[in-house]
Amino acid sequence: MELKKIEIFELWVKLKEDFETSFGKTIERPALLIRLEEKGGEVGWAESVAGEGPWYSYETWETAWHILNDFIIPKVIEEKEIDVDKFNEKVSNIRGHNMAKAGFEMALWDLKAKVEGKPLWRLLGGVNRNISSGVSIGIQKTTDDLVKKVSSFLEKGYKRIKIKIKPGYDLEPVIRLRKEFGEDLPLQVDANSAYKLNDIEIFRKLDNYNLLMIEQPLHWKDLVDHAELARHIKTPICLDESIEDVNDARKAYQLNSAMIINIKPGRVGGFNEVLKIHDFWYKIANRNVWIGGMLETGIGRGHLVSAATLPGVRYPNDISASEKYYEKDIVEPPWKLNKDGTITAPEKPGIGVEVLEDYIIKNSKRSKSYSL
Ligand code: OSB
Ligand code: MG
Repeated sequence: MELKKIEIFELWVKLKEDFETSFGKTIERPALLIRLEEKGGEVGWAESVAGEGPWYSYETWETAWHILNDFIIPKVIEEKEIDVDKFNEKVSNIRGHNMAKAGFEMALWDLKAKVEGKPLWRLLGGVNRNISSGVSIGIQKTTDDLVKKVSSFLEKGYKRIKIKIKPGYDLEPVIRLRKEFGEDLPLQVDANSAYKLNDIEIFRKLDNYNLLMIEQPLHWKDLVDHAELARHIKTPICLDESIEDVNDARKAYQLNSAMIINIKPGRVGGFNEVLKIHDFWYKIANRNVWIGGMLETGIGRGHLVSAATLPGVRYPNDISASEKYYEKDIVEPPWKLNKDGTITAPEKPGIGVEVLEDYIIKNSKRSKSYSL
C-alpha cells in the first residue's frame, strides 16, 4: 500500500462511570487515534490504548505520542510502499512500546481490509461471527452496589461477569455474588497483579467458589510464581499483563504458569503478534484464549471484535456494548449487544463501522498530520 496521509489525534473520552481496579481509578481516558489514507483514497483507523498513567503498563499517551511521532512514523515515511509485515519488521528494533506500535499496525490492518474490500475479521482468519460478550466490573463502594450492577448486566444478556479484586476486596464480593446468583453464574476475577505468593491462603479460599479463572493474580512480569500458585489451586490461572509476545506465551506453557491467556492487541504490539500467540496457545499448547479490553472507544473495540472471531477464542471476551462505556461513542452505529449476549462482527470492509471523523477533528486536544 502507498500511503498518502498519516494523522494522529489525541482525544480524551469520559467514561459513564469511574472504573476502579487494584491500580487505581479511571474517569477520563486518552484515546490516541491513528488515521491512514492510501493513494486510492481508502482510509484505515485504529486506537492506541496507552493509558493516562503508567499503571497497567509503563506506557502512557505521552510516551505513545512520542514514540509514534519521533520513531515509528519517520520509519514508515522512509518507505514508498508499506504493508503490515514490512511495518512490523521496520519497528522491530524499537524495544517495547507495544501500545504505540499496535496503534499504527492495526490501522494498517484496517486499511488493508478496506483496500481488499473485506471485513477485517475475515482477513484475520476469524470464523465465529457472533462473538461472546462479557462485562468487566470495577471495584464498587459496597457489595450491594456490586449486586445491583451484576443484575442489570445479566438482564441485558451478558454471558459472563468479571469483577476486579484487590487485597481486602476479594473473598467478600465473590461469596456475596455466589449467594445472590448461584453456582452457575459464569464468574471470574481479575487482580491486576495486586497479590504476592504469600497471599496463597486467599487463593485457596477463592478456589472453593467455582470461578472460571483467576486473572493476573501476581506480579506483571512474573511467570515462575504463577506456576507455583497454579500447583496449589484448581481454578485455572489466566495471564494478562505477563504476556507481551509469543515468547512469553511459550515460556508460560513450558512453566505451566497459566491455562488461559487474555490477548489484548495493544499489549502485544498488534495483530501479527495476536495471531502468533493465538496460534501457539490454541494449536500447539491446545489451550484457549479470549480477547481482553482496555475501555476502548468504538474504533479500538472494532479491532477487538475482529480478533474475537478467531477459532481459539473459547471464553467470553471483555468486549461490551458501546453504551456500557460511553454516553456517545465515536463510531456509527455504536456496538450493540444482541439478546443472546453476543456482538456481531459486521460484513462491511475493515472494522465495519463508520468513524465520526468530524467529531474527532473538532474535539481532539491535539493532532498531527503528515502528507507523504
Ligand atoms: O486488566 O483487563 C484489564 C481495563 C483497563 C485496564 C486493564 C483491564 C481493563 C478491563 C476492562 O478489565 C475491560 C473492558 O474494556 O471492558
Ligand atoms: Mg486484566
